[in-house]
Parts: sequence; structure tokens; C-alpha cells
Amino acid sequence: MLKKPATPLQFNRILLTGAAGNLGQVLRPRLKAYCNVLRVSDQADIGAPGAGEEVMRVALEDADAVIALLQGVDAVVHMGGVSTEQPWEPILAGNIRGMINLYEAARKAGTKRIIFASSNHATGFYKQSETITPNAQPKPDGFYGLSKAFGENVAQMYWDRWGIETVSVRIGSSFPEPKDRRMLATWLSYDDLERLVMAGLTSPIVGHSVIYGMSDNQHTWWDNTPAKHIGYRPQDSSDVFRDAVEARQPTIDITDPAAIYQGGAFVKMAPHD
Ligand code: 15L
Repeated sequence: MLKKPATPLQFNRILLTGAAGNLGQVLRPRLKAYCNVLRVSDQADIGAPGAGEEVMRVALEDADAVIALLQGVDAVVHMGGVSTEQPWEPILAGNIRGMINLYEAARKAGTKRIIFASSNHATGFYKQSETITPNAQPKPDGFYGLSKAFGENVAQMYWDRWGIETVSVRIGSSFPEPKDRRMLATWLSYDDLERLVMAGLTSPIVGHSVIYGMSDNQHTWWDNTPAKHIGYRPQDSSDVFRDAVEARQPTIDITDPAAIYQGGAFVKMAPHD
């Protein structure tokens, strides 16, 4: 966790969706330092509110409940919805209907800015041998990636039509440490995740901007140059884990699609099962 900011609080109420998820749990204690009230939400049980917290148990596909969820919210960190490859129905509910419900509710509530947890799987079918920027057109590697590409289009439309600002973060692999060779390129430390979310929330003007969520990894296939205006400076790097990862995974089958494409094993998952 980063040190509490010396600058005055900039937000009265921030909403964190998906608070029960892996990254929701990481961000919940961290975001509290930046606002007076942190409203946390999930369809799963997320326990009792802590100091300065409000808890609302809401399913994103429930449009009326999402309207209530956005009341009085200055900014949203949207981590909710499905975060892995799954059959279409849960993705339709959480990531398609849920995304529209969230932005409609934000429009009605006058919410100004949203950090949208998009995913690198929106562009998972680019090759690991090419470097792409956030301007790369989507090449989703499954229903999940497709839903994130849709989500980015929702964010773009609500900026163009309604002036709601969004930073769509194509999150790489945010875990305590990189688990395999691919993650040496895609890894995003938890502290850098916090830095990126806060840069997105506090940057003066973002319109709809897209950025890859990664640490300062020496080897990567993403170039965030077009997103410099967001002011995100990663401080961590997967390099310190390289020897351990390579010892665990000494060889790679270079004919395996998981080693060819940026989406890794996601490009081989069967979404229909
Ligand atoms: C994601 O979008 C997933 O939510 C996460 O579980 C990881 O698998 C990550 O992508 C990744 O690409 O490593």
C-alpha cells in the first residue's frame, strides 16, 4: 500500500464495484485514503462496512439497483463483472448489460469520471512478437475479451455523447508476483495498480483514454506512449522475479498458441463449455 497522500482529499464519495473480486479486495483498503466515503459494491457478500465505507450488495444486471448505487457518487472504479473466460450468459449479464446499466446510471447521477477495468484480452490475438499501443484496434481472444472491447466502446460513446470521462485500463496480470514467463511481460504490481487508478482519477483531462495496465517491465509487448497524458509512472518491475520464473519454467513450446499470442492460454479456452 502506498503512503497516504499529502494532498487534500479530492473526492467525497468513490464507488468501487467488484469489491469481492481479487483486485477489488486489493483496492478496497487503498482507495479509502483518497475519499471521504468509499462505497463498495458486489453481488457477492463483502462483509460489513469499515470506517468511512458504505456497502451495497448489487448485481450489475439489475438496472434499478445500479441507479441507486450511483446516487451521490463523484467517481467510479469499475472492477465489477466477469473477469475470466466464461460462457456467454454470465458475460452478457455482468459485462454487457452491467456496463450499460452502469453508464446509464452514471449519466443520470451526473458522475464525472470512471476507471474501467478493461483487459489485455480485448487485444489478446496480437502476437507476442509485436509491440502495440493503446491505439491498437481490439482483437479479442474470447467472449470475455469481446465484452471488454464492447465496454471500451460504451465508454467512448458516453464520452462523445454525454461527456462522462473514462480511463479504460487494459489490465495485464495483476498478482503479487508474475506466475510464468508470459507474466514477465504483462505483470502489474498491486502498488502500480493503485498508482494507475489514482493517475486516472486525478489527471486533469482524460476524455476517453485507453492504457495498458502494466508495471515497468523490461520485456513487454505494450507501449503506453499515447497514454502519457494520464501521468502514470510505474515504479515496480517484473525483472526482479525473472530468475525465479525462468527456473520454474525453463523452456517454452514456441508452437503453442499460448506462447504465440499476447492473450496466452486465454486464446485456447473454450468459452462455450
Ligand atoms: C485477465 O483479464 C484476468 O482477469 C486475470 O485473471 C489474468 O488471467 C489476466 O487477464 C492475464 O491475462 O494474465
